[in-house]
Amino acid sequence: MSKIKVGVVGTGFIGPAHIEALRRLPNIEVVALCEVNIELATAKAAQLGIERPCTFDQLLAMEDIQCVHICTPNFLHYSQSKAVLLAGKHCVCEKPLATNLEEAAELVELAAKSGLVNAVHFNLRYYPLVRQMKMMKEKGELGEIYSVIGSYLQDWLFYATDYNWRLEPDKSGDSRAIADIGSHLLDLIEYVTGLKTVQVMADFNTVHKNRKKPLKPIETYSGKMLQAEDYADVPINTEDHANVLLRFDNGNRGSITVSQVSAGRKNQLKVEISGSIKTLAWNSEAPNEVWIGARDGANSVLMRDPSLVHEEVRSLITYPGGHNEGFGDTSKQLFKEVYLAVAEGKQPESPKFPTFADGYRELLICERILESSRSDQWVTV
Ligand code: SOE
Repeated sequence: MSKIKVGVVGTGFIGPAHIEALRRLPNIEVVALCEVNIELATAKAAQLGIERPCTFDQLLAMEDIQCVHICTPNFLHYSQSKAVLLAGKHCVCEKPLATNLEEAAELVELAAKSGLVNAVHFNLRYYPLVRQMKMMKEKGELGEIYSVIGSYLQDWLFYATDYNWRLEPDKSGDSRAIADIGSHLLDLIEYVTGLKTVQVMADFNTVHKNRKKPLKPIETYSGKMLQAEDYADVPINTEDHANVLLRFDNGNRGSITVSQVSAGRKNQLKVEISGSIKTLAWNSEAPNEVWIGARDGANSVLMRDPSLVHEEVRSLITYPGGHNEGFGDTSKQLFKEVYLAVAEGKQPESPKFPTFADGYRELLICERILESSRSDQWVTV
């Protein structure tokens, strides 16, 4: 069987996660790796065991590469995804799809015209119990959605000495916590409930108005190891913490809190969805169980096990219950669906996986949230 050849661009925190996930699929081979310069690409390719270190232009010129993963800082997503599509290759892009709506719209249009496979890495949709919650909603087991409460909390930017390119608007965009992690939460809420967010009211706070920027390069999550003399002072303009009220298209309401300065919360997304029949509560740090609340009768906990979930969820589960699956598995499951389409050579009519159009939708909500925080008003999405 000849394998589908893939190139990956960017090797910070998430690029290697894509590579590992791709390696767990039988019909894919990651053959090329690209970085800001050929020296870094060569060093990273050796470290990750990839045969062709290259520049971005060299990657685009490789005729045998069918699909490219964009895992670079946010400001590069638009230009690189566009170049990949124009080179006639399928594209998997990290979130956010772009740093503004116009660019995202252009990518959606270009992808649609090309017919090429296009996907955005909203991997949290691929926890099996997230899809189980979606299926329960679709099958009418929750009833009408009354309310949604969500939070996404991290602590890797907790200290003023914690630093990363995501703090710099020219690399990350004008919103930070909402764009970086709120994006996953907002996408997941619409994905599970099927509701559309129609209005938002946001309150942002920059807890650390000044931070210490390291004088040498560091990767995401790794700044904890630096010393005092390694820093310079810089002002910060993006939010560490945000509260957002949501109004949905069924007339009911939700609220989310997003923070990157919550000590002890390493990477915790929580969501609680209350319907007219049941409530579901799920937490990404304990992803193998979902709490089901009832008004009359006992509450229960459903474990991730192929025999206990809805049939539509089983394809996302590799191991039986008790053999825990986590963050790394979500990307593998997402890519499994994406590469069925790559093998077919075109974007399906109704893709199961998150597409550039979903990337646009998430960016639209995030832009409206940013507008609301600036104007201190409700904003229509
Ligand atoms: C950093 O906040 C980050 O790596 C995000 O960019 C990812 O999307 C999230 O999955 C984990 O945290």
